[in-house]
Amino acid sequence: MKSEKHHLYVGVFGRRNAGKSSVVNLLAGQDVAIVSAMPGTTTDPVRKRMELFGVGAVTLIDTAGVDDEGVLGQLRTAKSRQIVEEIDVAIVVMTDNRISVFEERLMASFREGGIPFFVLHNKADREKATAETRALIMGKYAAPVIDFVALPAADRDVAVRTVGEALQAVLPSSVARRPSLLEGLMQAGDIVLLVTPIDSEAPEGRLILPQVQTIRDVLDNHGVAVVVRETEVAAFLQSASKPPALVVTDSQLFGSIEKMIPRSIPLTGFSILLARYKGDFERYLKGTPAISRLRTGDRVLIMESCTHQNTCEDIGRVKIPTLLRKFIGHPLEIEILPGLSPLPDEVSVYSLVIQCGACMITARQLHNRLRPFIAAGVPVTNYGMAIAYMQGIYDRAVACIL
Ligand SMILES: Nc1nc2c(ncn2[C@@H]2O[C@H](COP(=O)(O)OP(=O)(O)OP(=O)(O)O)[C@@H](O)[C@H]2O)c(=O)[nH]1
Ligand SMILES: [Mg+2]
Repeated sequence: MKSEKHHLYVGVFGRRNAGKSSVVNLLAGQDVAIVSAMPGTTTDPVRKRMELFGVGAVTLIDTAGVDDEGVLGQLRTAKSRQIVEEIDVAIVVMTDNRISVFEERLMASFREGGIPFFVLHNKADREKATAETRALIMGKYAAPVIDFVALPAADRDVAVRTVGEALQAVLPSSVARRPSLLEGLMQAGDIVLLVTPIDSEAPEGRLILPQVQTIRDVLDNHGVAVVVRETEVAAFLQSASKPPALVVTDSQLFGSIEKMIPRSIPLTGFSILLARYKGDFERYLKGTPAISRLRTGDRVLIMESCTHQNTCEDIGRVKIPTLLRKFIGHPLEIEILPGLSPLPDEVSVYSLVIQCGACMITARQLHNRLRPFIAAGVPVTNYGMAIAYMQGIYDRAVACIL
């Protein structure tokens, strides 16, 4: 059973020409509302249903500018105000650090109405939000201010993620719904088999975070989590009264586990689930096959994103370089970027970036670290997906969670 979805209504408000329709179009990935340099372009509310990362199904509602003039203008602004009654959450679009009486009124009415909201400071390509603007809005309305660029050329993935995270941050937890790690992969009552190595790299007396998160997720979804070491997999499969609906393994065990699990049972890795959950999964999907295109002398950057996990350190510094050299069969230059150290100045010199599972950093941190490489056209992947690829089970490990 999936957790209950709550369809959210998100109103987009602001003065004329602030870029409300541009914001909606960018998020929707299509032209749902007319954009023009002429103030007052949007007259009637425009609704667009879409999926927002981390939030689920939403209906975005583009509105007419709240500063519209004349009799018609007043009718339009009245309509915009009516929309306020429909929505769960609002986005206030403003520009140029201009907090006029219109923005003040809007924000005050949301506060009074108990509607959570945040401010998109749009046209940040021209002018960014100042510290004073942020402090004023935070102090008076407890709302975050986010710089934004809604031009059609802006990166839609970044925009969707930014808005998704901002919505999650302002929504009360009763409304916000975190997606499930196992979304769409299991149903209530299913058995999920989790294969977890307990070797010298396993943390003393504990399990690593992705394993713990997955167990929790199985429980949230009313499933049966069976946690075994690789040595107990065969015995479990023989004795189980019904086969697992899904097997999730540590990526280092892919090679051996894949032979034990019948092809009829979906098999994937903890780090692949995590990539789908908070990584740049689409980019990883595109980037992983670049491993096969590596040539002699190509530079590969392995990015660690934590400092204290022995397991990850060994995978990134020893296992992946070894596997990679063996898989490619010719010399490569492999560099390690430890912890959260600054990114190299020159990112375009790399032919591939292999990012760790990123279990210890937030989705935003992860995204920000990968962004320069993505912008420079460097393929990116992560530890688990790269390992699956080099062990020849990538298609199987990825196919079942697409
Ligand atoms: N430089 C810059 N221009 C932007 C940005 N976003 C929107 N614009 C431009 O601002 C103008 C107004 O954009 P719209 O999206 O139509 O603004 P709106 O708030 O919907 O306007 P109304 O129809 O009056 O409600 C257009 O010329 C857009 O191209 C941005 O981030 N940067
Ligand atoms: Mg508009």
